[in-house]
Amino acid sequence: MKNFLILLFLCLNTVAFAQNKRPNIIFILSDDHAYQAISAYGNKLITTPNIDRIAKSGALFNNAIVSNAICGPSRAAFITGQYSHKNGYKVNDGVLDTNQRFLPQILSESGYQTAWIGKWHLGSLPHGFDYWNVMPVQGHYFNPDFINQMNDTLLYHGYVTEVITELTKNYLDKRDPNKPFFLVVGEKATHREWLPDLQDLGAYDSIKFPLPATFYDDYKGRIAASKQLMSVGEVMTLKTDLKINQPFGEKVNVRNQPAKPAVKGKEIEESMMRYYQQGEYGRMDSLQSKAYRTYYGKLSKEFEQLNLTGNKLKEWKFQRYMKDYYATAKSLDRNIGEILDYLDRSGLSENTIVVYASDQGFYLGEHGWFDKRFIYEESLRTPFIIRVPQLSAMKDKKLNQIISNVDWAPTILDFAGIAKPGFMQGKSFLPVLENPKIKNWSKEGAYYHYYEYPGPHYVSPHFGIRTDDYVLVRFYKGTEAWELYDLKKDPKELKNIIEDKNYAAIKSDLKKKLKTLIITCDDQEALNVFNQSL
Ligand code: SGN
Ligand code: CA
Repeated sequence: MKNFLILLFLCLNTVAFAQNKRPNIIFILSDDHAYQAISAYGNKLITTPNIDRIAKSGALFNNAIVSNAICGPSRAAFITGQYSHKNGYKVNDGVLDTNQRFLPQILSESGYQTAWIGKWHLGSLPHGFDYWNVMPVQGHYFNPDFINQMNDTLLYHGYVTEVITELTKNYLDKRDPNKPFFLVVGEKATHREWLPDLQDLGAYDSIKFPLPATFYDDYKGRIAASKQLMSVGEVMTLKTDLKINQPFGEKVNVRNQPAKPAVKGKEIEESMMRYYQQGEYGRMDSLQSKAYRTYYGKLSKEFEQLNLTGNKLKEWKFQRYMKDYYATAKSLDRNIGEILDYLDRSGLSENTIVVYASDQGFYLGEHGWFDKRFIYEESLRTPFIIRVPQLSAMKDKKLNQIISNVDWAPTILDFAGIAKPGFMQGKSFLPVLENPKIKNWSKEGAYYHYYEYPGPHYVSPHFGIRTDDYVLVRFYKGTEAWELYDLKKDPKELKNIIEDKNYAAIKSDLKKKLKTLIITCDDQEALNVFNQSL
């Protein structure tokens, strides 16, 4: 009887959800923002009060993973609901065939207005959205260019995260209030080279960030990990990444215009030229470069006096990395607050689903690294926090079920009451939100396949399976090797137990599960490597 009542409640809940006024969906997708950097995920050194606001009134997923931990491929998996080998977008410089009918088109056809604002990074320009205004390639932190759906490139004066918020609010002001909307806010933060807003420079200078336990990892038994080029100590640069002795555009013809949108045409060409000649810093106006010169100039002097070498130098770099990374994230969190406030003020909050996620996780010194790409936890797992006003069962819940970014599109369609099309490979996790205690959700494990090699960070291609307790991975091309980790006993993934006899049965079971996943999702390349490696 009790089960019957629960079932009845769930059915009614789902029906009510689909038949009521359909919900708006706003999906805030940041770039390289690590879950470890969010207070709702347990970070005690800093606070992210606004991201936490979403978590308090929603659900936080501890095991939200991506299927390929790199920007373009992750976004392609989001839009298509497919793994990289199916949507064709395997590495960052791919081009997504946006003429195909993916998530935005399907939502549009069913009456949603769809929009993407900010970082897009899918090779071609967006297609299938009713509105878009996106930054070319990675975008810039200061005075970024945006290309809109009229193919106009406009330079917006200001700091990127603020500009994106302004564009978001303008879009929401001007949208058709009679139709539900699906809006993706693609944030540039916290991508390398971690440029904070002027008001946040030095925000964390008083904090001494603890060195991660694995900072001096020796990569024993992990060949691919030993070959990467993404270490804070050796690869991160003092000048470009950490802004030491960086001139900050002092020689360029800087602008100082308050207006936005700012300029078109010739001036854009000039600004692009400056970008290619001088990178991020060539775009700064005189106030911006002055603030940067003052802050980093002082640091540069202090650094020179310290005369650091060896581990002391590595640890100094780690501290600077953390300070810039967190300061960049501070604006991100503040601007998320702006968007939430807008939703509250305008009365939209009560029928708007809000998602906060990143395109993948990021290493904040774990294993000695920055960047992502590996199947290891810190880049595999991405923050994923969702608030659905209609669903009270999920409020303030921390969920451990594994969800993947190929599941995002099917879930969004489910919210909109639209059946998942056959080509989408993910599955809706709305049942988890409706019933957070649901058991065995991730029993078959989740699939991962990373391709980009060699540049820029020399992470060997690999595919694998992540279950609640284990991760099994096969590296190929750069390195040929199997790895297995017991996540309960070795959460930091330092001990590759692939040859450990005690795990023989587990290994064999996981290989079977991995093969099933490969076959189910039809990854021929992985199947060939898998078969040859036996
Ligand atoms: C740039 C970065 C890399 C980063 C890729 C991919 N170098 O090439 O460190 O891995 O982007 O990032 S940088 O010197 O240009 O910052 S992603 O977010 O697009 O996946
Ligand atoms: Ca990214």
